[in-house]
Amino acid sequence: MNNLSRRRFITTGLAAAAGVSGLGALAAIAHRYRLVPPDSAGIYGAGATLTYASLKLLTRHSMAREFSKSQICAKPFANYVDPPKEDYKSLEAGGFIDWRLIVDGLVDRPASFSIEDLKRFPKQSNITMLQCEEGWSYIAEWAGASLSHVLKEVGAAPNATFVVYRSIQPDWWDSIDMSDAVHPQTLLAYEMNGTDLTYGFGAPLRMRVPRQLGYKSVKYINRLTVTDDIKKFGKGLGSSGTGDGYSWFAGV
Ligand SMILES: Nc1nc2c(c(=O)[nH]1)N[C@H]1C(S)=C(S)[C@@H](COP(=O)(O)O)O[C@H]1N2
Ligand SMILES: [Mo]
Repeated sequence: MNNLSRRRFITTGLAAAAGVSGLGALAAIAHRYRLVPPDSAGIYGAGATLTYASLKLLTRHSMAREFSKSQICAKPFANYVDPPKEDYKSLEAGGFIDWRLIVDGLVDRPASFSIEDLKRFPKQSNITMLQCEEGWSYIAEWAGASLSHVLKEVGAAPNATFVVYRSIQPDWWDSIDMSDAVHPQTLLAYEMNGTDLTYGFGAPLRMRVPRQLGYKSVKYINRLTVTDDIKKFGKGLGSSGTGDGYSWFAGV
């Protein structure tokens, strides 16, 4: 079977299993192909598994829509964030020279990168839409290091399944699977519309995951952990927001 018909076969199988034979069969197929999201035991469990599994199979090689320069929003909307704390303010006062992105977990060479280090990596950019789950959106150009490049630099293990990312905001963390982590549009962004990020947009570094809703694009990123066991993090649901109604997978 070629890739596409294999995918079609599995997707059809998933849908049929959900419809006809019930959720037990769906779970069995999803497990077999490792297509179970970390929050699959929640209220939206079975539905979340079906959505994630189907979307992954159909779209894992696809790109988020890109726009032209003329479509960039003149007034992008910075969503509300809590005011910065003292530790952030002193890093900001120093021009973020002392900001570090720690990269650890299942990697050959754990590392700690300054923003200058990240700026030395090949600069990638894309003009994409940030879509909030609350209904608003804007188009902007994002630039930074690709997450896949950073994962190569540190030698991420081939058996890794997720990348966990944390923010200097203590309660904010999230994760993506490896197909999104190595996706060419997934950036560790330090620039928006040609200038360094401001506080509102996540300075000095934010995750930018254009294939998912805005809340996956966490601001003030200061640590990445590569893992093969997402259950070890937080409540084991893949992000800080999962459980409060924010589904872990938020594909757009
Ligand atoms: N650290 C942190 N990251 C965050 C948030 C936040 O409150 N704190 N809000 C998220 C949500 S819900 C959205 S929609 C986007 C908004 O991005 P924007 O401010 O660039 O519009 O950031 C996401 N990243
Ligand atoms: Mo949001």
